[in-house]
Amino acid sequence: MKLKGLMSAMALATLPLATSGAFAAAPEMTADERAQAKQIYFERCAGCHGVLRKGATGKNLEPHWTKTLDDGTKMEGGTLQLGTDRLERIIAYGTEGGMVNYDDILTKEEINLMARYIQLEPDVPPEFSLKDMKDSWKLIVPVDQRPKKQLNKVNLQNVFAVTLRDAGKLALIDGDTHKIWKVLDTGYAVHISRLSASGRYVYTVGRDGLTTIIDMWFEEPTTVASVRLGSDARSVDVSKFKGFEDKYLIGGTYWPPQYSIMDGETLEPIKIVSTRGQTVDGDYHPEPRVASIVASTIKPEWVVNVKETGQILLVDYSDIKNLKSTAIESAKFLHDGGWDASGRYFLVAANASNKVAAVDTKTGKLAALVDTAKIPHPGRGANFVHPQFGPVWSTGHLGDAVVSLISTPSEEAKYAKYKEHNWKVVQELKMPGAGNLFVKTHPKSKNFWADAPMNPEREIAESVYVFDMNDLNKEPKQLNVAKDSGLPETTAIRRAVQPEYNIAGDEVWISLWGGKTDQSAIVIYDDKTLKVKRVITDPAIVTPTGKFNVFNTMHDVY
Ligand code: DHE
Repeated sequence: MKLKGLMSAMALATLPLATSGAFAAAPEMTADERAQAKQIYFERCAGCHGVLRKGATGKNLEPHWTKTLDDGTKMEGGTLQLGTDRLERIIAYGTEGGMVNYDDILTKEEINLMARYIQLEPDVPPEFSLKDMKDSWKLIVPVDQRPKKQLNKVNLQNVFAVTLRDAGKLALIDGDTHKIWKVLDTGYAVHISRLSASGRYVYTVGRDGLTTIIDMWFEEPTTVASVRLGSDARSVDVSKFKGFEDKYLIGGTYWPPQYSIMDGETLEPIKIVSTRGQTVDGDYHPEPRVASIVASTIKPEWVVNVKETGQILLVDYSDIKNLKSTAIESAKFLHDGGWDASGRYFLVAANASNKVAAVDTKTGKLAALVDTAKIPHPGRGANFVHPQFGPVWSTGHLGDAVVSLISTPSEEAKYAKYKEHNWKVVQELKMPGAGNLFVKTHPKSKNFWADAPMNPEREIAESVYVFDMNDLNKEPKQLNVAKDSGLPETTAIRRAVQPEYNIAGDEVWISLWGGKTDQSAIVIYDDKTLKVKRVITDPAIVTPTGKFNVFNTMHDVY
């Protein structure tokens, strides 16, 4: 058997046997090519396929199946291995299974590079200890040197924190005037911004693990501390329980698979806890990544969702030295989610299992595991009172052209009659195609907004869809955000992504997410008339994606 490249005999012993043919050598790569591919893999691929390439939302990409047999024959069990040509086609054009096309993001040379790279053994990044974290910690402005009161006149509760993904920056935009207030440096491709319980601090977390805290009480927003959580991160939240408001910050990392607890005002590192362990099926997993994290207001707890194991952890922060955590078994591949209207249940998508798990944070138990259409992706979801079925929480889907409405329990007597529907999908709203990422509504609105940025059709990906909640059987109204922006057409698709309401609930902001060198925009619609109210374009608005209205984020209004 020919055995060149990096595959060790030990690794090979665990692989299925080829029925005929032999393993081809892994493609040759220079050190420079490998370094470039490693960077692209981190920026574009690791989120779905994992650093160790064991697969989650994306398929397993370990060499035993990416590396071709030299005569193209099949593995035992009939699995066809891939090889450079096939991998290039998959990377360029995507698949029906949900892999997006990269032909408008990567060059032909980069696609070839990646097709070869993923046939090599994965590069394993180093671990990240509490000492590493402490070494990275920068206290830029100590607490006693920060303002004692708000020094500017901006209506902080209506500020929007906007991710400028590929620029590695965050824009704070005044929601009253629609003017860019300040653009700040952050980690690479900030994933989410979260707010302190006081509404004064914005916390950001970059994909590269860099976390920052921005103080909005200065005349101009100022970054007052930063710390690195690891090399790949997605989530942060503060402690919100009475008496613990903003005392702690928790951050979750994809690599290393762990969560870290810090001081809420200074980001001084306090503790790291690994999430490596068994999946709900009983298998050991070396890379169980931390996906969404939310803070309970009814107990001193965070809900920490561990993707690959399907364990939902309730982490009790009332005694950090003697940390207690409850592990709730749900389903594998936990991702994003949001609270129901009562704030008691947290609903999280187990996306590659096509399920939504609901945790009862009052009893500390799993309330339900709801089967949904393919690959639910709620963002934080959206809550409203359905005319026939009472309170519902909703999620869109990456893999199906529907929005699922799930009935949620309520202690209010007027909703008791809907109990029989609880934890069932009571309606599926028809979308024009799959590829939805975010849904949103507001207690003061009668509209329900859904995007479809991951749909391969330009017309669909560049639009958002608005359902009338008084008549959910009506087709949604299509708003073509790219056209409405008034910007000239570009070769790359400009994805219309993440509807976010202002504090009054009468405006909806949509990001028009273009290529790094194209002019992008934020298009603001009047929620009543569905007409464009304002287009924010500026050379600083580079690849805008997530937008977080201060008030709505603080109070989980969605
Ligand atoms: Fe996200 C939320 C992970 C790709 C924009 N995204 C989340 C959360 C997780 C996550 C775990 C929940 C955080 C929380 O609530 O604590 N996202 C991932 C990925 O692993 C994935 C699939 C691939 C990756 O490499 O990161 C991914 N996400 C994207 C994007 O490509 C998006 C569209 C653009 C971008 O900025 O990168 C994107 N994700 C968002 C946004 C939220 C989010 C805007 C927060 C939604 C909210 O309303 O809270």
